[in-house]
Amino acid sequence: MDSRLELNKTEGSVRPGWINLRSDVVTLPTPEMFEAIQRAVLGDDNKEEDPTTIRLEEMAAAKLGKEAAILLISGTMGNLVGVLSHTQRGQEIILEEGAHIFTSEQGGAAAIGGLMVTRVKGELGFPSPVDIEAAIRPDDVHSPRTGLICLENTHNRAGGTVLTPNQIAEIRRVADHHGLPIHIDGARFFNASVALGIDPKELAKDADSVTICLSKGLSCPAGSLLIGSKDYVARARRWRKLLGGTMRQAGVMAAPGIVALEKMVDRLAEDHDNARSLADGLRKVPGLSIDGRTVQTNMVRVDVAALGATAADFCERLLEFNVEAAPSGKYVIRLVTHRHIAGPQVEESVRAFRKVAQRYA
Ligand code: TLP
Repeated sequence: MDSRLELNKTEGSVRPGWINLRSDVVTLPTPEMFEAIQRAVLGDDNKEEDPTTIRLEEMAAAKLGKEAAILLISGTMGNLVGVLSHTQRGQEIILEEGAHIFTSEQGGAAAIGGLMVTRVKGELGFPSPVDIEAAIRPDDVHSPRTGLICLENTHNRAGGTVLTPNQIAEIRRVADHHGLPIHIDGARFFNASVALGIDPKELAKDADSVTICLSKGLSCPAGSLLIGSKDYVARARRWRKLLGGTMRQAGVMAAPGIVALEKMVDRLAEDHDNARSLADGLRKVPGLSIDGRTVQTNMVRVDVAALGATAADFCERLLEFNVEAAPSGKYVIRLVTHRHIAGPQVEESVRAFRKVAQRYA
């Protein structure tokens, strides 16, 4: 077997010794996932004849207590198809100000869907129901119609923060009052349910649709699922086709997804523990500051401004110590824990941060 593939399968990294905290998207498939890909029974998913994909979609729908699900190549496509399947051109959608759909998906809702976007300030990723209600357009000939409210759980920019079922229920009350659907960008939805210690169904119950990602902490090579009612998913199937996202033997992607849903969800708690240890270690390094309220799942946001450093420069210097991290704004570094980060990597990272911080002193 190709030695690189062998390394992928055994070490979980193509660069041994390298500590990659840039994102949980860097996780590699588990050996069981590779085996599942090889064993997968395949068919043409364009005609809904791929048994492995059908099984994954049914599992995902059941896990969130919804009627149906559809497999998409990425979270970005999941959100785009998700938003388009709720709305009409010329409508407006409401998002929290730092929502990934707004900041990091190339404005697909506007570019492809002809949708306007209005943003509402959030507190740890939670937009207040009062502000959401104020953003809903009156029925007036001058205004676009509001078509959708989007939430994000966990909330990436806010630091992987969790929305609770109660918070979502508050938004649901406003949505119902105005007859609006709710879409949740749940790229890290299971991080939220695991952090809260609740059934994902409980967390999804007040959403009309949820996008979940298989390719982040769950370690799949690719794939997201958009989950909702049967009619909604039927509309999503048309949008996915229009966007060129319909696959053929999609089971090669679905097979590791099944392993992910069965085996990889509960272990996310380890990533959360490691993020807490990382935050505890980094807090002791002079010059670094961390808002403890945001350390709720697998992310740590470290502010380096007090050192007179920029996040980009600090990250560049970390590379010398085999630690990769990503700037998120001018002075904040985002660190994400995942399956390839355990106690030793946490300790090594804290040491690297300490050494780099000392250089600015
Ligand atoms: N987030 C990625 C990228 O922004 C690089 C990351 O490293 O955090 N919703 C949320 C909340 C996300 O965090 C992401 C990816 C997506 C959607 C999009 O998923 P993909 O990358 O599969 O298109």
